Amino acid sequence: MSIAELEVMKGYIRLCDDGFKMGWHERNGGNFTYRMTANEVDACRPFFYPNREWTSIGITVGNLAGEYFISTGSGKFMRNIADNIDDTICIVEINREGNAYRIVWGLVHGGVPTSEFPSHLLNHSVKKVTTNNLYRIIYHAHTPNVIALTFVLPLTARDFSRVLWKSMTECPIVFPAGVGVVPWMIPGGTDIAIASSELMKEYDTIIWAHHGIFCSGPDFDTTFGLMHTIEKSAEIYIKALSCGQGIRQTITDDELRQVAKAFGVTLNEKFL
Ligand code: 2HA
Ligand code: ZN
Repeated sequence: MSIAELEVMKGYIRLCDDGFKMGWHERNGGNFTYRMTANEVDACRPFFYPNREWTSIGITVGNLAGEYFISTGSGKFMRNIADNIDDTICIVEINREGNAYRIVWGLVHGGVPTSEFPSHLLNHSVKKVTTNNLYRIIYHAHTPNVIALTFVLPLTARDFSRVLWKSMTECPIVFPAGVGVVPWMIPGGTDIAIASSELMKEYDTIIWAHHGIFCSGPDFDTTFGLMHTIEKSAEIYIKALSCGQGIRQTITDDELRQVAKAFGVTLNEKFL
């Protein structure tokens, strides 16, 4: 059996491939980390390399000490993952202090985990606490319609949450907390990582202005579905505006409340 045949790897690869086919991952755009369960680590362990060197992360994520993550490789293309997993992704182990990592499998021709590794780890650290160990995924994509909206809407959580909730009826059920927004910042650094992880305390989705989206969730389907729903809602809003007449009618705040009540979710009232 190859590592690619393990269920966790099949799920990971499928998300990468689906994201590419959606048009969200030009070139090396986007990245994806998955916090593995103990059983998944055990299943992968026969493939692990012995005694690799530790590399400093640059930040400390104490509550992720000893965790294992599957990560896309920095500079690798999502398009190539399904056909070439051991050259494009890796499994990394976090040390006991939570301040260094080592690659235990993958990136056979060399390389390092995603350039957004600090953002991913800080977001995982927050979500592990706030969801009581439930959330395992941080997924970043360059979604064109949401990126386009960051050129025309005010860069606030309120403006984006309201537009995205109102552009497709089931959106408030899928992301009742709304979405957070980070202004334009330099990618890959700790400043954007800290700004994002602060917002991850409140939201499962963070929009990076003129760049893309970070989504978090418990499993592959839910997280991909969240990304897909938000991007589709943005696309509908843009299509509606592109008709050139403006928005004639939309879902009212009271109707948002009615949907939330009917489906038993609690909307973030501060946006209504
Ligand atoms: O992996 O998307 O934000 C390339 C990027 C960095
Ligand atoms: Zn990016």
